[in-house]
Amino acid sequence: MSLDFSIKTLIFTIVIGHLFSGILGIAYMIQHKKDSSLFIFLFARLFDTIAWVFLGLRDVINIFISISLGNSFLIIAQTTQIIAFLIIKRRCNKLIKRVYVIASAISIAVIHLAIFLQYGEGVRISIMSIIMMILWCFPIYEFLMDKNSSVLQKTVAFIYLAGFILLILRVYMGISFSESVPLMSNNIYNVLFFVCLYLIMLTGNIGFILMAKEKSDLELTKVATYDELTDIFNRRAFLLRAKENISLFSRRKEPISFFLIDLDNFKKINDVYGHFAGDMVLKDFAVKIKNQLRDYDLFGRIGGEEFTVLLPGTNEKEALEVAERLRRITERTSVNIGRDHIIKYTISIGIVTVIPDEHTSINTLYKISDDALYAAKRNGRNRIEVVKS
Ligand code: GH3
Ligand code: MG
Ligand code: MG
Repeated sequence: MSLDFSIKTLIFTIVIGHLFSGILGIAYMIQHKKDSSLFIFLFARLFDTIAWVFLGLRDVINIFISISLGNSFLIIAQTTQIIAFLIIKRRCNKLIKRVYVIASAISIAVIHLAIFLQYGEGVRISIMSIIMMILWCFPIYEFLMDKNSSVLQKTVAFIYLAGFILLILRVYMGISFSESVPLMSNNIYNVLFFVCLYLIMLTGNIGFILMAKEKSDLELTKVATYDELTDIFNRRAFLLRAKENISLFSRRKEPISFFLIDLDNFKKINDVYGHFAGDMVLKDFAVKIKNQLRDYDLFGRIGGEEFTVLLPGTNEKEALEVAERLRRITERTSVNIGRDHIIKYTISIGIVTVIPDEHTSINTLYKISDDALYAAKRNGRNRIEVVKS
């Protein structure tokens, strides 16, 4: 078998692989324009295609044009791909983009200097490999070291790390074999390098698409779970988790306490200061209360200015203490809405404590605590009423 044929076939496969990834991606983008990271990744793949077309056509077109444009597009493709990776990781900002644009320009200048100084192909390949390693070390480090990285993100980073190690070998090859291992050489290491490059391209494509899907799934879950204004559980998420807790504590035969909290005279705050100021009060309230609760307590916004708290494993006495603390903290709070306007507000709370059984439902707890809340309002507001069992 002629290895020379293999190298050309491999490069052709890489070109076609990049091209088809690009085409499939564009077909997807026609209907999903929002996903900017995928859009940038596709451009990277198209730049890769152009780069390998130029590098692969060195026998057909002028060798200088082949090397110059091939390497330049390769650098641009890598930088573009890195930006897409960093956007997925939410680690891309204006400064990082600028640094990568400058790094690309310097890299292109360096490789052209090597061409101009007529360095051998082996040295040029080594220089390109070092450039790739420098460009890739930041995203690989970010993906591997960030403790919030998903398993998928870490796996993709490991695959790119394998590519990184491959580049180290490539530098060694370029320097030690010098003229004997040009790009199209039939050397077995060269063939292996291109096979690995092809595999990294393939897994990189699948990995990136899965990462984009993972990110959009996470965003959808967040939208479905949290209240947009206050960033605490929305009604649906709160009720779902409350039901789980009720069934858990009915098995344990331990108490749970449920609070229904309503801001007092909130309509007046809206009327006097405006809806925007009202929103600021709601946000302030959510932050203050969240800070007072334990990690496993549930806190949700059930309606406009109505909030719910579920304290698992908390008896009536403890619940009353917590509620009193929340009431006092709110009473002492002032919200600065700008231009030295300060809003003070209070809350009323209806509390119910039960040791749940199989008949206990969150709807019943809600209903009876609403009666207590109504009593608190009737009795003058800024107060707590407990449902007597
Ligand atoms: P009470 O002490 O009896 O609870 O009086 P209140 O004025 O707080 O009660 P009411 O239920 O009459 O008013 C609630 C107000 O909350 C009415 C509504 O405009 C306002 N509201 C509901 N959702 C929001 C919101 O998301 N933002 C703002 N700014 N206001 C909201
Ligand atoms: Mg109210
Ligand atoms: Mg209300």
